[in-house]
Amino acid sequence: MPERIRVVKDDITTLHVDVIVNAANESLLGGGGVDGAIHRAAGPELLAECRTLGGCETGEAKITQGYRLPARHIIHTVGPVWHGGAHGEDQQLASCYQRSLKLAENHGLRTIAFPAISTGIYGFPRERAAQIAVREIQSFLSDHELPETVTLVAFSDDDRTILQRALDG
Ligand code: AR6
Repeated sequence: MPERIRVVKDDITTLHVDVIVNAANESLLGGGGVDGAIHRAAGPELLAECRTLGGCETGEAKITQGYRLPARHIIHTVGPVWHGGAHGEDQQLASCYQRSLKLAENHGLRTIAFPAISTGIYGFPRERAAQIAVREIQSFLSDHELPETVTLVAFSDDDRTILQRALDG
């Protein structure tokens, strides 16, 4: 269903979608990478709401308001730290996509944007992560009407190529 999934190169904090996904850590209290960018752009009210959530386990997801972002909501998910691939990393990353999409559906959200979860500070190999992302999103969309469209957000030209190649199969 290529018409429901697209790849863009952009700063995810600028996107006008119903919900953006944050690649967070288990504390949900902010960090570097896309997490830092989202907290900076959303403003301090985001950290205040995150403090009420009690953290988040790896592979799970929690939702907040978007505050000063153009996006109405943020889904915070915690990807796995890469430890070589034999420690359940693939399943945990797949779970991030599944749980985030389910949460978006439960909230009636139509448009969602994902960063390349775990592929920065957490060190997950980018091609492998892109294949998991595309596979899980296609699987979810094939039997759910919501979300209607999913944007895969690359932060570099290389990442855009990797994501587009995974999408094109
Ligand atoms: N828009 C889109 N993508 C971005 C942006 C942005 N503004 N900034 C970075 N990326 P990372 P992780 C890309 O490291 O690997 C944090 O400290 C980046 O190029 O943000 O899941 C958390 O608190 C990469 O492709 O997340 C955790 O401790 C992708 O986003 C830890 O990092 C993910 O890179 C999570 O590590």
